[in-house]
Amino acid sequence: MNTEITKLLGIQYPIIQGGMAWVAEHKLASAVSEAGGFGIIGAGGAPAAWVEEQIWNAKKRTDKPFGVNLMLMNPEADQIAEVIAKAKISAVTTGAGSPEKYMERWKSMGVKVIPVVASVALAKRMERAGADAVVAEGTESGGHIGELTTMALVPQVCDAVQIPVIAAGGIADGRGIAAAFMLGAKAVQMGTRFITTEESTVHPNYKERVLQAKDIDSKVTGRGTGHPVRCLRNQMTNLYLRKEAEGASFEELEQLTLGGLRKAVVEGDMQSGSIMAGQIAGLVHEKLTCRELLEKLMQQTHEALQNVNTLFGE
Ligand code: TUI
Repeated sequence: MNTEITKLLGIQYPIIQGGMAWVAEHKLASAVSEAGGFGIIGAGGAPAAWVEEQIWNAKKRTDKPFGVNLMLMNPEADQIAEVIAKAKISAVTTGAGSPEKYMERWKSMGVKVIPVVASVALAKRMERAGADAVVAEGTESGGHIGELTTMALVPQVCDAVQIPVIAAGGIADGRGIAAAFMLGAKAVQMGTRFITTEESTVHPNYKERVLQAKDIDSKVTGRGTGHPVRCLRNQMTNLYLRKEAEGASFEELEQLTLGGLRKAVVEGDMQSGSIMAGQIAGLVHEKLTCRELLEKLMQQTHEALQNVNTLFGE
């Protein structure tokens, strides 16, 4: 398949693996890239030295292009931005903020810049600042989220910018990928679907929880504090939402989620951990290798598009 994004990134399939904090480490990212997609190492809240080590490890496993996600609230964001530039990473995605201050440096080193946006206004600002593409991420996503749904956000962003748009949020099979193309996207980014792959190193309890998830199993904490985060429901989300409704302080609420993602991903703590995942978790029922998954997704996309053509008698 050939789209503006497969050309921009030099990849076979228009499928990007989300830069999930703690989850998207070098084994997953290199497996996705080796299989023809675009793997991403997620810096999350990790130190710059960890990111550097992950990049070298990924380079040992694949000579195909891969990316790094810089979560802009990371206290070492400046140092990580420099690690990305020096390593001449193929493309950087960013989340939870605006990467404007790093863009000139990245571009001077040949690093393609793909900010994740949750609004038309930020997409336009990123295009003006020189972004090569944007990921338009709907509120169906796991983790830190915006307000708009993928269905509403993606076509509005596509109409507002000239650069190619990558759709994210609520996509986990070929029907979703076909739908994203219909909305004007040139590729998709998926996170939740990659959590359960064979190469994903997350705790088995986390994988099992995603595999067992139902459609209504995700909850959003932090709407009131301005940091909405989507997780699968558990003791932590129940307690958080109860305390939030009772008007608990920001500090008290923060305590409930502090280190929660590490607890879930590394320790497999499914009660007090933050099990970040998207609304589409209910659609994920199988563990496949990244290669099997990408091939299946492309086959399903082809079938979904053919089914639409059949409706029109073509
Ligand atoms: O960044 C994400 N998703 C994330 S980051 C993350 S790490 C974390 N860990 C614990 C607690 C909280 C976060 C987990 N999930 N997605 C990309 C994304 N970016 N979604 C929405 C945005 C966004 C929102 C507001 C980007 C920019 C923005 O405003 C920027 C501005 O300056 O106006």
